[in-house]
Amino acid sequence: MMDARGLWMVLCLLLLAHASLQQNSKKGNGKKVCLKGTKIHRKCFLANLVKQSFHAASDDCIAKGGSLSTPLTGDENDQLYSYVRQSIGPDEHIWLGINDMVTDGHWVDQSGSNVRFKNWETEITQQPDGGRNQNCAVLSTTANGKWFDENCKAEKASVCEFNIV
Ligand SMILES: [Ca+2]
Repeated sequence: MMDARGLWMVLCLLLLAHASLQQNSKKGNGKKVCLKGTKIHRKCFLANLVKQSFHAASDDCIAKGGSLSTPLTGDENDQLYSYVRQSIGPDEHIWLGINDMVTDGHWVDQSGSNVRFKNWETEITQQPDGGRNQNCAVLSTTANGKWFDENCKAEKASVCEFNIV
């Protein structure tokens, strides 16, 4: 026979188990998977084949609850590059979520923070080389995912990224 204290302990354990089960099922229902596009690290990436200016592409991503793709590491850049090849094409460029509109040569992300990871093409050309005429950046699938600065009014495909953490 269990005394009152033992019964109380069992009740508490049951309540705890129930609470953690609920938490697990909540996690299961969360946005852990990418219904469309592809998952890279803790982000979903979704290609937009419509060719449009940097600002229009950026606005589209924001309207969808995301932002223009901005790879933070070489590995993420490589995976984004292969996703763009598969989803958009082997001879394409996509807008990245970085620009140097405020101060030429000072590249910032969509929140205005310094860009730490950069992947400019520097072997054949010396990117970024467009000065004040080119204040946006593209990732090129013809150059193995290397970056080029570009006129923000040019019309390019894009990829939006969504945080799924
Ligand atoms: Ca520039």
